[in-house]
Amino acid sequence: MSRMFSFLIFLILDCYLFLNTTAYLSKGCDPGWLPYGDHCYFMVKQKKTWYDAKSNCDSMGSYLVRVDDIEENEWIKIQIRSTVFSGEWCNTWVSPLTVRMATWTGGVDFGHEGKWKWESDGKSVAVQGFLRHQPDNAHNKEHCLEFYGSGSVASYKWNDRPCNYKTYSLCEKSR
Ligand SMILES: [Ca+2]
Ligand SMILES: [Ca+2]
Repeated sequence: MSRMFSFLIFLILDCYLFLNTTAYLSKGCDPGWLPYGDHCYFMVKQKKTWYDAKSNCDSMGSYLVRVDDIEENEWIKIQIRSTVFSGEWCNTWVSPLTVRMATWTGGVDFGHEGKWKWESDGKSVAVQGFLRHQPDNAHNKEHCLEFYGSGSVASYKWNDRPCNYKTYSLCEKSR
């Protein structure tokens, strides 16, 4: 079996498994929302600034995702990678392994540089999930927190990014 053929089978299986487990996983939350612990999560696949992403979560009775502990952080990374393997990229010849994906969280340090807080409750960010050499507050303009990575689950880590950058987002609410 050629390498390329094995790779395509892998992609098709991964896409298929994701699409067939999503409906089951929605149990206990509204349709399209994924349960974890006492909360439900919704991946917004439209690209929005951090401010618009926050308003969008607000309008659904939720808030931009707040990472309370390292277990939740790991779970979120798996969901982000699953999103890359679902939908548009499953129907193209673009390898999902090369898709770089940024996803807004509710973490911000505007107002007090370097003091990261969750916008939903104002609590300090207690988990450490940053990429190496981040946060770097590049050009003094990076005050919003995203997950950023590609390919493996392990690659998805935090980065600070200008809040007016448009990308995907993850909303969270209580069950
Ligand atoms: Ca900053
Ligand atoms: Ca940065």
